[in-house]
Amino acid sequence: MPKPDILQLGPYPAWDLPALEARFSLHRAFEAADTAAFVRARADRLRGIATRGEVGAGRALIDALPNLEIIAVYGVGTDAVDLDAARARGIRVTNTPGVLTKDVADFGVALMLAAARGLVGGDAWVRSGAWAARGLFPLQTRVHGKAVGILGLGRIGAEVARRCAAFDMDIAYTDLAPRDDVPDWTFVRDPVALAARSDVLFVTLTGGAATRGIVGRRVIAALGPRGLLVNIARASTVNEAALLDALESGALGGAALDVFEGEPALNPRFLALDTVLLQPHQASGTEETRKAMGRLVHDNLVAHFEGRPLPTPVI
Ligand code: 8YV
Repeated sequence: MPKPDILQLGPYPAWDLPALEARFSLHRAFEAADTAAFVRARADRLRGIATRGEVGAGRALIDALPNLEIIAVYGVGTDAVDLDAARARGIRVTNTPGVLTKDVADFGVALMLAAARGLVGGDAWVRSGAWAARGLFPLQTRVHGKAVGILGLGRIGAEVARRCAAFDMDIAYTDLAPRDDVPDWTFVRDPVALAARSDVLFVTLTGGAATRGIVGRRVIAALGPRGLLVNIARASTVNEAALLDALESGALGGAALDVFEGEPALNPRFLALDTVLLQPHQASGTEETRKAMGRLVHDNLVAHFEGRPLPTPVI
């Protein structure tokens, strides 16, 4: 049996490759000088796409592959895949939920603590000799006991909230509806009202059209000059121009961001701000989680081509 041909849209760690290459012919589009020509040259053979959460598989690519059967996403977010285009053709889509939840939540809380307590600036203060030359580091902001808002109480949002509870924080959340299994957490339907009562606002929404720009000018203004925005979801959920304006004017206290419009490039205005903590989309980036994500991509592809139920289907 010839191995199914799979278009690989982004790099995976080396440890994922032996198992994938044992079962599939991988075509590494991300190494090609001309991606479109690379895809065209093998379009009829390709039966699968293996991609990453932040790398797009849009309608044009799906339409260009007449024999496409499955798109396996290395990540939980599927907003970069055109699900309507896939659904219309009966193309299966899988992701990697569950295995990354706690790492992403850990990272979100780490961002909150690091931003509020000035960990990055403190490290630079020591390394640069400023401690000896200039004296004590400027005082920072307390975290424990403060009010936290969770925008989107899905798997990741709930794990963030659980961690914040251990810091004696007052927890509120928005979601599609109140949840009856979290009686200690306050449901606030309106994101602006949530931001107004929060010292720290976490964005843990799924990306996509339904959540685009939810963190807009009014939410940012409501969070206010002492508020901290933590985004471990998708940049599309935030109006980035409004965020930058508010940070520059001091209308927003600070932001800790793992995701950016157009990443890995980012708006250079971020670099001039000392009230932001910038991270390279690495919330799920531990060896343990990435190994589990790689296994799920492999297991979904193998299950599909063996005609078995998919371990983690989206559609
Ligand atoms: C990954 C992610 O960084 O799960 C997601 O949706 O964005 C992240 O876990 C990404 O998918 C890895 O490429």
